[in-house]
Amino acid sequence: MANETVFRRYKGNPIITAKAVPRANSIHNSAIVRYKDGYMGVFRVDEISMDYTLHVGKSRDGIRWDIDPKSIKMKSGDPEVSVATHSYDPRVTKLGDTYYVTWCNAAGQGPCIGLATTKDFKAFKQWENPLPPPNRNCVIFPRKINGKFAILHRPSDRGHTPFGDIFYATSPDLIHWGCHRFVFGPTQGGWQSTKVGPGPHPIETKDGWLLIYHGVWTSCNGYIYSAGGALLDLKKPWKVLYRTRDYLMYPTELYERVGDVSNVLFPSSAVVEGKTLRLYYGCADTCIGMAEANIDELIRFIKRHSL
Ligand code: BMA
Repeated sequence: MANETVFRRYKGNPIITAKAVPRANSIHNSAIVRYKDGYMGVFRVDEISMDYTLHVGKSRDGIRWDIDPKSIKMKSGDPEVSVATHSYDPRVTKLGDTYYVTWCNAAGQGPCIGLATTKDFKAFKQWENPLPPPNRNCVIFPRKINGKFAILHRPSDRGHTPFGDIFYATSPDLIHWGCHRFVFGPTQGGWQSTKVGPGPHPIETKDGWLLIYHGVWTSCNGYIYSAGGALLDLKKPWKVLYRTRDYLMYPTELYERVGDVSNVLFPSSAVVEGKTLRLYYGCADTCIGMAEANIDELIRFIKRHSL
């Protein structure tokens, strides 16, 4: 099967543009989850001041969104634990009855990972930043593994990071993180040869943890971001069972090709709807697109086109 038929883009793409929020310059790389009989999301809004802020949005169908024009106010009880003026690329994972938000909380010392929890998307408790800077991508697994919270994360540098490997880490209490294990890095050549980073939270399947990730290569004109897929061992998720040699999605549409940063397809959240995986992704650092795949076909594709 050709890769273009695994994910089918929604015909009404892009589903969210800057028009959704009055002060927005762009809305992209955001985190959407099922919530009660609808959907909730934590959205990355790049404002007209070029501060990057996080906003809650809600939707009945996951397509038409109502995004709060005011950014999320988190409570930490400690003035030194706060939301940075550059807060971006959120991921949200449900574990039990709690939603865990991770994002890039870009402190003075460089990009850092922020962590918050909420049950209702109204009150957010911010925790200590779980990892030291610089680190730009982090997502929590949807259940504890071997009794511990588990994450995938991607150490980086303070700039545009011309490298990047995915690591696994665990914590007994959301405060102390360790046992960092290498999961996978860029390849020798091809669409994922510069860096890779975890996308939406891994999804548990009988074939392993299904991970959609971003892969980047460096063209004469700069970075190009695409989406790939992997299956990780259920008990030891740092062990890669399969990983796509061919990309799953590449920026081919005009709204993915042209924008504040051109040629960026950045997968950031995924929702399971029966046998379908609905993927939300940032387009050219400007707007949000949606695409769907049959989960069995997706897993077959990853296995057949593995490195
Ligand atoms: C990465 C992140 C993403 C962004 C991408 C392309 O380093 O900052 O937010 O989509 O670059 O600009």
